Amino acid sequence: MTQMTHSEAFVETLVANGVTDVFGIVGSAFMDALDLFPAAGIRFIPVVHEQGGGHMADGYARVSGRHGVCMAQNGPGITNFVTAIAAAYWAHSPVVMITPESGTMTMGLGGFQETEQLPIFSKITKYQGHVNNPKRMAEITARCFDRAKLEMGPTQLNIPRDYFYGAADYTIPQPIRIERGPGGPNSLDEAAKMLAGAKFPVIVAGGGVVMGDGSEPAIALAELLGAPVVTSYLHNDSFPAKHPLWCGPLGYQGSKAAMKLIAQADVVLALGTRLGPFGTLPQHGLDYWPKDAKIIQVDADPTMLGLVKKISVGICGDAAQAAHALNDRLANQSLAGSANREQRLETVRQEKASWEEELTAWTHETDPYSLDAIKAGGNLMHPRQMLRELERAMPKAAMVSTDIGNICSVSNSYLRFEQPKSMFAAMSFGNCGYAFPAIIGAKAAAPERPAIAYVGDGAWTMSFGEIMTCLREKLPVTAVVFNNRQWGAEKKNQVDFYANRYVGTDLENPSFAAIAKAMGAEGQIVENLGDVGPALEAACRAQRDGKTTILEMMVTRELGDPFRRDALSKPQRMLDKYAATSVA
Ligand SMILES: Cc1ncc(C[n+]2csc(CCOP(=O)(O)OP(=O)(O)O)c2C)c(N)n1
Ligand SMILES: [Mg+2]
Repeated sequence: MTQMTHSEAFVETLVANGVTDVFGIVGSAFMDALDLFPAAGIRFIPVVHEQGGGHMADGYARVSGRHGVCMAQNGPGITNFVTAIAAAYWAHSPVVMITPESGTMTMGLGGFQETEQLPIFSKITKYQGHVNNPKRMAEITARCFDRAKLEMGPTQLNIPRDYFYGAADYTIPQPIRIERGPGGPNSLDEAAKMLAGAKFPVIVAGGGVVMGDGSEPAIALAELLGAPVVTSYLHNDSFPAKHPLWCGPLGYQGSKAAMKLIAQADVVLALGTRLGPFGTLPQHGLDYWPKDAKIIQVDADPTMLGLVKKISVGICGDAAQAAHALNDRLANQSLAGSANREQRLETVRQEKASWEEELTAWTHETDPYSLDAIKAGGNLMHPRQMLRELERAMPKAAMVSTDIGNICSVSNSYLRFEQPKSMFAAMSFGNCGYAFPAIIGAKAAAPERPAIAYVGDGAWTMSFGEIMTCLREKLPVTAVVFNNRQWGAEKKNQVDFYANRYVGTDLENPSFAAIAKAMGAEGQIVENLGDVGPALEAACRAQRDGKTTILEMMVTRELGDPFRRDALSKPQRMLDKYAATSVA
């Protein structure tokens, strides 16, 4: 035991957990601990808004596999974290949010910056540690770090601000890191038997493959089985796109090849995916989920097994370990799928080729609204063609974050990766304003990799303030802003369901490139298809010189398929006053 101040115990516990970066906005509530950061080797990265800091911690965690840490002032600084923590929750990111609270002697009196900080986050964290006695500072701090890893999601460390002061005898706890196994031997045996008997096995590679560094065993298993591999929604980096068995992503704006192939499966191995309900919705008019197939689901979180889709076998295990274990079990078995292997691989080749051909020919949308928008747009670029050009110019080892919006969603078909931990989408919390701060956090964790955010113009206005963080903290990234002058994804619902009555969806924009320049970044307006690739390449090269670039892509207002056709109905009105808005 060593006598130290509570602030020192707190900071020493961060150090013991390998923390080198903390995102946030300075505040008196934690200044006594913050003051120690430089000497402890911890960089405090000041951000523009705490929500941005939370998303940065998320992006940082997702690319590095290490904790992302954020911290702010009690009260308003902490409530500003809410959206970011909810997003991290659904991205399974080990974010530790440190929330200094009002002092214990004034709590409940309605003093300054007071709110109960635990209930607010109770449903969007995996664990909440409250330092109820200052002498427990190191213990509870350490537990928040342990639990974020163990439960694969954000945790909250709540510390009454007066508890940073004072001293006690401490032993700094060593981190507890629990190794996951492949799952129970019986369920693995059963799964291996099913796969050995499969005539058309298909693998769904999910976020668990990415987080568990499971690419290599997933590839080996796919090759052994001759199984096409589809990636789960927004985890396009879970299998290398150049691999002959890769078929692309399922779900919204995903790959028709992936959908048509999984529809033929008699056995599906869902590897490291919770099979979230949004990620397997029908798309392109294809209701592709194979309802009669046997489903083997592997997830590290046992509560996800069989939650959404009916399963035949559930394996509670690490995706990489489970894939290794299945490889071992199947290595010397005769596989029913070997008989038609060549035929299956030929089907894969054909489906992929025909989807590529379709994508290449699909230069613009063809619904009546979009055709009008194209006419009105004159020489503006078609979003799909622009996305194809970005795909072609994508630098090696790029990290791409995507926001929520129509064009970002359409980009799903054009985002392919060769290595895991490369795609950081807003995932199922689906908040606009995610992508830009998330990629800044990713860049902080992996400065050597090109960092690119895809952002709609609406979402951009929510988040572009963080350009200041890029500049101040020398975290150079590239933002590709799709300027279609509208909240497009929501406008699409008004087109489809509300007879083209646009309430709140048209935007009037200033020049985002000019704003970027005024802030001290690089800004470029891109109007011609031929300039898209070179602009992206140049902007990524400029990151090496510390430059942040905003590419403002001038595109038509055409719109791809909507997010939630499943969740909307034609409007019904009962009052005469509103009769004109009724749609038959
Ligand atoms: C924080 C938040 N507010 C509102 C929404 C609802 N919403 C979903 S998509 C969208 C439109 C996005 O517009 P933009 O960023 O311009 O991209 P576009 O759809 O035009 O490509 C909105 C408002 C949301 N998802 N998140
Ligand atoms: Mg827009």
